[in-house]
Amino acid sequence: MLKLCGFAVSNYYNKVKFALLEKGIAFEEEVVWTDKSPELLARSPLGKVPFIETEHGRMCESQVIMEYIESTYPQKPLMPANPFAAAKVRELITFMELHLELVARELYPEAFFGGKVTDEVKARTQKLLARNVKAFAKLAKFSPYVAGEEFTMADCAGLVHLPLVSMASKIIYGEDVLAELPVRDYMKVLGERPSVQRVNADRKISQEAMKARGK
Ligand SMILES: N[C@@H](CCC(=O)N[C@@H](CS)C(=O)NCC(=O)O)C(=O)O
Repeated sequence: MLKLCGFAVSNYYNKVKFALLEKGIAFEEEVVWTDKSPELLARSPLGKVPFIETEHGRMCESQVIMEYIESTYPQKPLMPANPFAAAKVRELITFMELHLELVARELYPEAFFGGKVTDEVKARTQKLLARNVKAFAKLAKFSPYVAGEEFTMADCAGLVHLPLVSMASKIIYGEDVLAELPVRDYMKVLGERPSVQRVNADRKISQEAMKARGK
């Protein structure tokens, strides 16, 4: 059986978990913390989560995992059959991950982990986020799903990344860089799915475990 390794606070872990749940694929979870241990680095070369273990071997990088899952388990497709529409879904995922989440990630040490981020990094990140959010707004549909009327893989990414970008920017700049977008309504629509309720409930449990580890 496919094993998903990582921890349920991780947005990238939850993106894959959301897809597995939506597609009704049987999977196990193994809690793996990003502790930079030799054991972890032996399983995930950059020490990042998620990674999966399959009967064929191990694999990291969440989007690669998503594509593998999609092509291995065609049931309940998360990608449109039309190649152009499918590429547009991938375009949105790339925008959310490369141009929003990865940029906002610079703020996480101070926003979420009690660390400090320099003023220079804050200023640079703010500028980049302002530019990138404007560009994302031109592509995102939110009608009601991020790529349009159909639920797609882009929603697995939207669910986990957009709230983090909002939260981090609110904490650091006192203002949500996604405020102009209908993210709240979007989250409400997604929140009706049992898969999302499970991901969110498990995240809370994992957050407590993470806190306990920090003590
Ligand atoms: N590009 C990677 C990003 C994964 C990632 O950044 N995971 C975080 C947890 S949300 C992590 O493992 N961080 C630990 C580290 O970078 O050392 C993916 O899509 O899987």
